[in-house]
Amino acid sequence: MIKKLLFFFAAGFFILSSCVVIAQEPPVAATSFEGAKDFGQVVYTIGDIKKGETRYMKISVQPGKRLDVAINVSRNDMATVEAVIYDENRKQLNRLNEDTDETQFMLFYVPGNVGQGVRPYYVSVKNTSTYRDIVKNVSVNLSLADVSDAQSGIDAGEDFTNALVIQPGAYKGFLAGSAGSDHKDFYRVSVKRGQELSVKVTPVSDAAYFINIYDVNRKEIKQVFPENPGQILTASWFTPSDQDAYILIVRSEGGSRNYDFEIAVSQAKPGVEKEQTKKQEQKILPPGEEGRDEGKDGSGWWIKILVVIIAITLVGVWYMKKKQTK
Ligand SMILES: [Ca+2]
Repeated sequence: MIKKLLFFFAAGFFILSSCVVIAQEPPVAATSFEGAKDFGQVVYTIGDIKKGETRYMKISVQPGKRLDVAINVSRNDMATVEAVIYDENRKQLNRLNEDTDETQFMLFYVPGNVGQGVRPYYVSVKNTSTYRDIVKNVSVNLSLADVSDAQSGIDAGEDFTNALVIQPGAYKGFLAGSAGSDHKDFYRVSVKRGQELSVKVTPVSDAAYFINIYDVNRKEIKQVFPENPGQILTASWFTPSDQDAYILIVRSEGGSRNYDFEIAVSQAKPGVEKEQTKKQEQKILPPGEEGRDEGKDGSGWWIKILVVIIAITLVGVWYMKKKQTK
């Protein structure tokens, strides 16, 4: 009995101590891509980095998150430090190379949602000095910030297949500048025949976006461009049938920014529905086909002919009367 108790005690102690060792394993920046381990959101205390040396780190990022890399060093005039963010294929995504007369540097990257979910990213820090041997007291903080769209926790997709299903309402979205691939936000919303789908996008003053509306067959219905950065854009569509419509908000210019947007779906007033839907059907007729839609029963042409006949008759009557008075 005592032997059994001792066995369980020893086994428990071994398992517990192993867990403590794993939990306390300090994040170590590797000397190669291959050696980099994913420690999540942590601070790497690297220390001094000699001229030409590089340290590598790794972290998983889900679209809808911004990877922030904060580098701290001791002031050391003439020394330079380079930091780079890479994708999993080691393709360079964002980079800075700075003199360490400053002591804090930031760079970031915002991945777009192409349906791949969480992916690994690498971060490197290198001593690129020409005139100094050491970059001193380097530490690197890897963290993730929420930049998801419509409070969904993820990024609205970069294409139709990854469109974010959304209900009408007011939301915040996010689009990246050059430091990211989140340049398009596709949303998908259900609409009924005759309803008016309307979209309003309010960017910050130095950003410009445009809006596209597509039908369920991914046919472009509307496209609205801004005249200048900061312009509030609206687009609307009277829907001819029950379907899911796509709304696309695209970055035209500006850095990584939040934007406000509203999606509204309202029932058209009686009579307006038919009229508006007909107008839109006329608008989307192919070039050269527009005239064919005018008065499908031919009444449009008869009215014109009738007006011409009446006009000729009136002129004739006026002429005859004038002749008789002479
Ligand atoms: Ca986005």
